[in-house]
Amino acid sequence: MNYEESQKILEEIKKANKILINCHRGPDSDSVGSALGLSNILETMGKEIVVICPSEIPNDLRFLPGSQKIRRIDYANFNFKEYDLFLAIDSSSFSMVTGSRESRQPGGIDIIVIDHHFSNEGFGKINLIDSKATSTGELLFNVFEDWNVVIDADTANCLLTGVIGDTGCFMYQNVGEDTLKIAAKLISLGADKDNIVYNIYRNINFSELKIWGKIIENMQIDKENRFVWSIIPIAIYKDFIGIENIKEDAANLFFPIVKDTDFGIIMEERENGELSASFRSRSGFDVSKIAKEVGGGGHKAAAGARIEGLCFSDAVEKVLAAARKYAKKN
Ligand SMILES: [Mn+2]
Repeated sequence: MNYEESQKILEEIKKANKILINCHRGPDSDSVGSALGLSNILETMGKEIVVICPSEIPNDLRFLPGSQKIRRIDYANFNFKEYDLFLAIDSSSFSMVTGSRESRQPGGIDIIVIDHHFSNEGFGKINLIDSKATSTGELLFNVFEDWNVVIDADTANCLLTGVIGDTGCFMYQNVGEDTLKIAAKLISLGADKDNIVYNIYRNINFSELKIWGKIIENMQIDKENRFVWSIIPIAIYKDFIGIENIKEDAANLFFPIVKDTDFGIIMEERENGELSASFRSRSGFDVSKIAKEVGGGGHKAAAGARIEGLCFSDAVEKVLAAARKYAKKN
């Protein structure tokens, strides 16, 4: 048994017929892969599953079997009463589930939280939170072992997509023996590692590449505080509305690789003056401390935050001040 919560969760699932599984706002490989993997397993148990998301599913994740059945919904107008159970996965808070500041949970339906963010608020009736797991994909593999269910090739592909996405293709420092063993088992169950890497990492639009060029051009270094940062102004942001996760992709690729730094920050200006920031660690430095300081959250290696209610330049200064507060001085 990997988790004591596994059986309790299974009991709740057995009692339910119609079950909701979510993909969080701005869904990434782990969110979509985990939701579809869990959906597959529960469908083989005879459950009626609906996977819901407040955002569009990125095109580069459309290769995953079952991705076409994910329903984009507006949480404010969704009728939860038609369902028996809500499995909130890979989401540290209910506002990450809904994609809005509105964090009131729907009445009349039990929520079970399955997640690996250590900042998880534990907003469910049952909360299975394992912050040692690299990804919800890895965590679900352990849960499926506890449930003693057969993992088919489609499910193995979905889970490995989550693991690969949330480990930066096994590069992040949280990857060790356990994760690699699970990845090996998923491959032996039929997951196609090369196809996943091809779809996630070798599938970049030429126009996206050009925008990365601008982001790199705007990159600045704070030598004393050992970090790099870059801003995507609204004028550029408008150019790439419709290209999903461009900020996160750039953050993963370019912000943890700069010599003589500990971390990088990318800050995007949104329509309403909102700032959306992504933090990436290079050296093992815990960037979630900075994200938390400005109202966000995440992992040691990768974190994020949104700031509303300030003008963009003030919001940028707020993030930089938080970064300098925690930075290791040169
Ligand atoms: Mn995740």
